[in-house]
Amino acid sequence: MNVSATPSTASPAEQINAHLLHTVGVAPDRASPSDLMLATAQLARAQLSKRWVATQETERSQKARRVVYLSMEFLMGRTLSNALAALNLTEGAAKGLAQHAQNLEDIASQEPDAALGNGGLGRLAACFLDSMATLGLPSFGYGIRYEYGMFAQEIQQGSQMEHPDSWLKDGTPWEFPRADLTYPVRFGGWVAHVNDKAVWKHAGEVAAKAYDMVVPGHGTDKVSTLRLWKAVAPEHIDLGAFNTGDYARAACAKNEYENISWVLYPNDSTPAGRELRLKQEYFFVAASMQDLIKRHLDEHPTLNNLAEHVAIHLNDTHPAIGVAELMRILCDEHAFDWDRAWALCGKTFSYTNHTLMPEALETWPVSLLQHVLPRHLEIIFRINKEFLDHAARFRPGDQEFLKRLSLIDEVGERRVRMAHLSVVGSHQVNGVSALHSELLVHTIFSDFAALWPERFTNMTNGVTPRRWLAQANPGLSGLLDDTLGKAWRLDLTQLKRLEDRLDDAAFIEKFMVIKRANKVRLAHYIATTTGVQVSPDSLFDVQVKRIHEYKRQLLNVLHVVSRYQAILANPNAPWVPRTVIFAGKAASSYVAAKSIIRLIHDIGQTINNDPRVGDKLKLVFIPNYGVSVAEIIMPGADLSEQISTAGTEASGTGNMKLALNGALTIGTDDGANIEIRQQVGDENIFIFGLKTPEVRQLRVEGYHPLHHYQNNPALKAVLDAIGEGQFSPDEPERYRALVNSLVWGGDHYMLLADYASYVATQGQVDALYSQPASWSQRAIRNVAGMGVFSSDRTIGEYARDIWHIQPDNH
Ligand code: 26W
Repeated sequence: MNVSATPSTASPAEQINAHLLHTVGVAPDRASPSDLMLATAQLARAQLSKRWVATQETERSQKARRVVYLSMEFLMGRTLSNALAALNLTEGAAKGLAQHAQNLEDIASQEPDAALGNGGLGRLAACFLDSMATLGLPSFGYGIRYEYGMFAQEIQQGSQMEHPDSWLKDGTPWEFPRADLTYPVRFGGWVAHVNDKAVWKHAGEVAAKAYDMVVPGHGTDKVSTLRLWKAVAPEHIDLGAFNTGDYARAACAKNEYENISWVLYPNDSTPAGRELRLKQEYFFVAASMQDLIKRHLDEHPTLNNLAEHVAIHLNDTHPAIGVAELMRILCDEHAFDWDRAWALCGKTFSYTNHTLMPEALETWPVSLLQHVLPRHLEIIFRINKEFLDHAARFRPGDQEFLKRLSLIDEVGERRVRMAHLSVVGSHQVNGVSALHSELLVHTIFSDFAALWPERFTNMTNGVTPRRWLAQANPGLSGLLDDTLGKAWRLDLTQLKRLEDRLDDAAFIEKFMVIKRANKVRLAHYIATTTGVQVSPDSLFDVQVKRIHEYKRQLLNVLHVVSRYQAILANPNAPWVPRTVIFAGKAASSYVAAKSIIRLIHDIGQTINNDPRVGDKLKLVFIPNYGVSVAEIIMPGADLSEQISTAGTEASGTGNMKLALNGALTIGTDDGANIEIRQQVGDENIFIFGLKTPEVRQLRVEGYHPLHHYQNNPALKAVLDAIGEGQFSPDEPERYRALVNSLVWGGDHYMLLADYASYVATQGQVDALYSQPASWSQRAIRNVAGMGVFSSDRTIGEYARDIWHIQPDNH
């Protein structure tokens, strides 16, 4: 097709004004900040649209092998600044906005975050799309266009309140509705078997409508596509009711269907186990599979070569039903025999596990699958039978082995183990850090690893340097540009060359000035969002992530209280001033996590208002943590808290973002902290606490938290103060249960065992921080070591070792 170019000789400033007039519908001299945001977005959108068309055209004509990344979550954050940077329009747009007496940062902040994810897994998917586009990898991300994303967190009297996140209420300039791309998705009913052929007599059907977001590559004209599905009632559904005038019933029926894509489940790591969640999973998988198959058949006469042209990746088990769905499509709709279909399936799928936590592993009751997806359940049973026959030949007579491997957990209510389905259906299974991948094959997947050792591999996570350095930290980026040139954006290993500057006093000084400016900005943000004034000269000690017991925010709190008590006991000691900063959401039903948030607030109230303390210690909780809040926090951090119990945090990615922005890590030997230590050197990171084998051994021997309580007077004083209500005098018993869960309740995550080591290490942190030049030198050493944690490296490895797709750049 010959598309005539629309020459945009107009300057960005003129284009913004034109969009104000023609698209937004407002007189340029009367434009509000949000009008200006929309007009600036249109400027970028027009270019993105062109790039999308060109990229699709090339990929179609080359019949490119593509990766399809299936994920229930994409935590994209804002789009404007990233899009302008990718299009080299940042300067032009800033000039245009200056004519309206506005700066780009303020205008960009008008855009709501696309918070279509919970935490690490969803943000990783967003970083991966950025890298896939940047590497020119033919790729589609598929997910759900949730009407409501991650809830907005408000703090009322210290407690978390959840508000719906209606990010689409004013529309979004970034989506491209694809009216022509609508697929039916079926549910329920029963299966007829006629002449050896299965026919699914479904009971209900909903339509999936495609909405695209264009993901720009940096340093390339290539883009990637994020295709999100919205559930819409099939057109015929409500006609009957409307005709009889029963509008209420019609609306109700419509909602029954459309609620599938209404809301993101805000549970991080604990399955919701609800029918609607299962329907969400199948809904987006079924639509995505139809779409990728349609695209394949547009380019090829048959599905026989599907595995040569598409690599389907399962981002955790949430899309695992896709394995059964592809088998259903091939066998029931395209007359494949079982073995040929299964061979194709096995060449097509790969799977990433993101957690070892037993309670996070998804299982679905057989009875629920029977009700919602009867044909898929039959297919899963058949997959299981053939798989167990195979496994039985490997270890004849070992029934226990087979029970452990089975896709069905037969204990109690029968349930389908989605992780087992994912492993059996994939040719590669990976963890997200070296330690995590190692633990996978020794713990939850050890039986599978005995069968198929070559199936298991590691892909250490990464983050995109465009958003997490270039965009979030313009100060440091400028210094890097002056020092290294601009190439680090696309080749983060360039940062290594900072090691030449470790003894360059002038460079260190510039680095310190930038960090201070970022801290001033963060201090302002803290003041506006919490009302607490904090000093940018204090050490900014940051723990930002979902609130979860295994991440041990409570251990951090114990340290804060012990420091508070020590300051009161010895007010004239040379305390290194500290501001302890928390942010993160708790799942709405997670009682302990919510209690931790409230405890942080109660302690903060006491400490921040105690005149004896002053700047020596402040404790703040920044509300509503998300991508855009993180972009303000990361550059202003001095110390990064990565203190999960060893062996529990799969990788972490916040740890990478913080170190990349020049924070030193205090952390356990867990997840990617270990690889960060290897990159930056032992002297430049504060590692404390039990190691994974020690945690395991202690569990086996019997762990006695009471022993630590009784034998460490400082720890006892801290726990007593919290437990007796010193920070909650209006309700002295408020934290009794929380404290008891540590002292008497087994302290599952071993906070008390690590407490002494943690507090002692915090002392080393103080000592180093009181030598600002040494501290900064080590911070620079951290930045220099972060090259390998670019998601470009990660995606390059996936492309080479799992997807077998040649990126066209690099
Ligand atoms: C079905 C319920 C549910 C929901 C989310 C189970 C599990 C999850 C995720 C696996 C939780 C998650 O986000 N895991 C995080 O993934 C990051 C990216 O790989 C890692 O860096 C984090 O360590 C891991 O906790």
